[in-house]
Amino acid sequence: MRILFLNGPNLNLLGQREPEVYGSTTLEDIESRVRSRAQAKGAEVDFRQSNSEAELVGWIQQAKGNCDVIVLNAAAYTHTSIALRDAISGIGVPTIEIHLSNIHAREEFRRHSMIAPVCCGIIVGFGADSYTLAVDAAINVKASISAKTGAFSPATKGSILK
Ligand code: DHK
Repeated sequence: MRILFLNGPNLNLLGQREPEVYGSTTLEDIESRVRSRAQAKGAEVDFRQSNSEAELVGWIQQAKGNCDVIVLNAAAYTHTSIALRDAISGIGVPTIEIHLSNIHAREEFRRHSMIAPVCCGIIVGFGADSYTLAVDAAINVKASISAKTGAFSPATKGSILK
C-alpha cells in the first residue's frame, strides 16, 4: 500500500506563514507525523511539495501504477486549477482532498474547490491532523476498492465507502 502526499504552493512556509490560520507545525513535522502513522499501519509514503502547478500535474500523472491513493493539499490551486482536476480524473487513482484550515469558514473564494468533484473524499479544518486522518482514510479507501471490483472509477459519485 503506497500513498502519495502532494502539497501545493506556499505549504513549504508552514510554521511561519499565518500561524493563526495554518498552525505552527512545519511541513517537515507534518511529514514526520504522516510517516509514523503510515508505518504503524504498514503503508509506504511518498511526500512532496511544489509551488508549480505544472510539477503537481506531472506528479499526479506519474502516480498511475505507482501508488494506490493520492492525498492532495492543492492549497491555492484548489480553487482555480482545471489542470489538476483533469489530471486527477484522467488517471483513475483515488484522490483525497485535504486542507489544514476549514476552507468553508473562510473567504468566499476559498469555499469552492475545482478538484472536490473528482475526489473520493475531503478532509478539512483539522490542522496538521488533517494529514494523519488522511493516512487512515487512504488505507480505508484502498481496502474498500480491493474488496469491491479492484478498480476505481473517477466518475464515482458520492462515497465509495458504502
Ligand atoms: C492552504 C492554502 O494555501 C490556501 O490557499 C487554501 C489550504 C487552504 C489549507 O487550509 O490547507 O485556501
